[in-house]
Amino acid sequence: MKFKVKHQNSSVTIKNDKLPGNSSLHIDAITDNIIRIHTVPGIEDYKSHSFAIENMPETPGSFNISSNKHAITAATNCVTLKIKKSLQIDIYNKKGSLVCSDIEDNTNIADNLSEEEITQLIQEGHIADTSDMQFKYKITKKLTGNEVFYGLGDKTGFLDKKGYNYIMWNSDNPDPHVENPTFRALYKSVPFFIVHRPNCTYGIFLDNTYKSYFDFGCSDAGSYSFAVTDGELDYYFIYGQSIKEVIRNYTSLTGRSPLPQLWTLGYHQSRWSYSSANEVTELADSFKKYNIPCDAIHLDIDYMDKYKVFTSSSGRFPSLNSLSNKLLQDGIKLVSIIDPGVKAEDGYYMYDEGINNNYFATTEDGEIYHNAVWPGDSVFPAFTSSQVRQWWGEKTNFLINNGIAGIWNDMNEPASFNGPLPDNIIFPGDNKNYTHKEIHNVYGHLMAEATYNGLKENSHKRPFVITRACYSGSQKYTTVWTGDNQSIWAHLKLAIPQMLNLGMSGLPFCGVDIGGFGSNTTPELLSRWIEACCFSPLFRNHSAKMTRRQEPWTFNKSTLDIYRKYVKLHYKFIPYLYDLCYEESLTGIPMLRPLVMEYENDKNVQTCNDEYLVGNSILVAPVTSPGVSVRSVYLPKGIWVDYNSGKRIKGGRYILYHAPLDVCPIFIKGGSILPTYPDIPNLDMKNTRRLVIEFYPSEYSQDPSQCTNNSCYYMHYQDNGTDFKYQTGEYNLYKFSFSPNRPGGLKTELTRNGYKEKYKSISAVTR
Ligand code: MIG
Repeated sequence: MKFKVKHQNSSVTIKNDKLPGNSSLHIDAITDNIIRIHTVPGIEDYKSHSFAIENMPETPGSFNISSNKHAITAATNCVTLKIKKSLQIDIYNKKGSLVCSDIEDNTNIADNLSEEEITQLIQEGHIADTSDMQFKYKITKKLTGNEVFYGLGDKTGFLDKKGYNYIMWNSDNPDPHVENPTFRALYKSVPFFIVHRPNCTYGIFLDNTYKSYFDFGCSDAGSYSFAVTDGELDYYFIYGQSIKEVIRNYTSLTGRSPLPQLWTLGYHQSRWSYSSANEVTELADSFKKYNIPCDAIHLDIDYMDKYKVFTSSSGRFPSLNSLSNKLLQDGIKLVSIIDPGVKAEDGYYMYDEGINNNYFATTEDGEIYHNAVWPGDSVFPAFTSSQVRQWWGEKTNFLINNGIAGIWNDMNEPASFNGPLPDNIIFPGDNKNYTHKEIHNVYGHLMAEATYNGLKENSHKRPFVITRACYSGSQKYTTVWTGDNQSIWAHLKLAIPQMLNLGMSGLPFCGVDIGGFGSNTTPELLSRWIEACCFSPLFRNHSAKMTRRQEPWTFNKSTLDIYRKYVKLHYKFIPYLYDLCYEESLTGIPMLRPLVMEYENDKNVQTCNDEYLVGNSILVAPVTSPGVSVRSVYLPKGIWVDYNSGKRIKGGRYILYHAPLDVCPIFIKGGSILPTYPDIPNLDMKNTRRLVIEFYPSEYSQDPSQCTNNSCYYMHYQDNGTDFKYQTGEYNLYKFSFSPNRPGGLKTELTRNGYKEKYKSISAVTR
């Protein structure tokens, strides 16, 4: 076997005859913890391009290299790679234990599918034919049996992905999203996962935008694999001492969610569709009337003129601008939907401009490619081109000038009504023409990027973008929702692992349609849904046309009361959620965390699907089954304060908790300090000037000086919640602590003083 090796300080290049064509395998120490393993075709001046990674970490790692007859050894300060002549790689940690190990495997992905499944997948539009199921590169790694798998974005199923296989191919599948083994792809492609076993954690990021396949011990219990169908093999082995560190390292590559505007953390009401200015005004009045806080109302596709993007219907919304101004007086913002498909209609400015400038995707013969979406016959902007993104971004001015405060990107898989877009459709890019096959999975990402930059340049505020389809790294530009769930209990249960896995995949600002989108919700289901999602970053009730209305007052008084209670609870803790956004923007660590992220070595929590943590202080264990008013709750080691009763409970065990319909089991970690707002109607900045600091000592006593756990402190972040001035220092950091020798107990220090509008009052309660 031919085997040629070159190496420099931070990279090893290998050629052998196993690689197709004249390709070589490159192994780079991106940092001492992050190793990139990628093939480079033997093409002159070949430059790889990543849609996910915009900047590599500044200080590369370095290799210490040695070799013998059988293998090359490349060691950084954190990991040691043994690269065999067969190109299989074993990776060890500093203690010398094997972390991950390649095994020989020549099976093909399609081998595991039955004829019937293949036919079904073709019918459903998931695959064009079986040829795209032939892998070009496949990596198979050994399983010890103790692993759990997290991540992969918004895939269905549970927290632990072991035993399942998945496909990355952004799909708008109208069937109920269940963990059915044939349900492998959803709207998003986030080819990043975390492998965790006792005392060992790492992540893999497969940066390839073609259709790819993941099999986590599904077809073979002794191994897991990932494979690409085209393009280059390009993956990152990401090591970390903990799950958090792996996420921190992954987001150091692909980026982090920037600080949002404060109001975006409030409650959002949506429906497909609120279809007149009157209806929207009445809706806003109802929130006041029923005393439910609300920050945003969403306009679905019917606000447009014939579903034409960047227009509004003069019949239904004669003046969007005066509507948004009117709502603003009550502190409510409008968010509107946009779809990528541009109606093919002469005289419509978006179509004409796009045609004149060659902004739309074409067939191989250079004809504009047509398909049908909501506007009927439509064409598709080539977001692959920076010029097209710039153009699209400028068009957000139409919405901004109408007072729209945020933009919701839908249908950007891209979805299409007349069959899927063929693989060979051309999307012109800056330096090359991309095929649909190559950029399908990043179409939504690029649309979100265009929307974000447009909003940023034109509004000068922190852009609020929501997207349905995306790729790794989209967190820099957009928040996400999980698309068309249904009003079924299975989807309420799914919401928790789905949001947790999105957070572990670098997409912390996420949410599901509360109450369920498709089919009819019930009072009980809606009540449990608002409870289960009461700390959801994207906190939106949305429902489909033709389904039962889902606004909280359309049921009965007790449903309304429960709904109000949990929306108010959400608002109470928004200062804490905002602090978690701040932390996330610096570290990538998500707000909503599976218990395993904070208690890694506790075996009881590795596959916990029905509880989650908010930061590290709040544990939520919602009821997600009908007719149930008692559930078991696992509390990790430590003292937990029952939020509903104030009782102190010793953790490290399961408890049975009585949770009638109006009760969501919530526990605060003993010793926590949490910033809260008093009762407020919305996040209009004038409502955010008073802060109440809650202290939850492990042992309750009216007098904080009597508390044993009183040495803790909490850092709180404050800024204007709106624009980018925080980047030039206009923010405050408060350090709150409870000191035994102080009346009332609270000690406040301003450790950073850059934002003038301080709180008017900061009070303290011991709970
Ligand atoms: O084909 O705009 O997921 O939230 O209400 C349906 C109408 C298109 C799908 C989105 C949903 C939205 C709906 N859209």
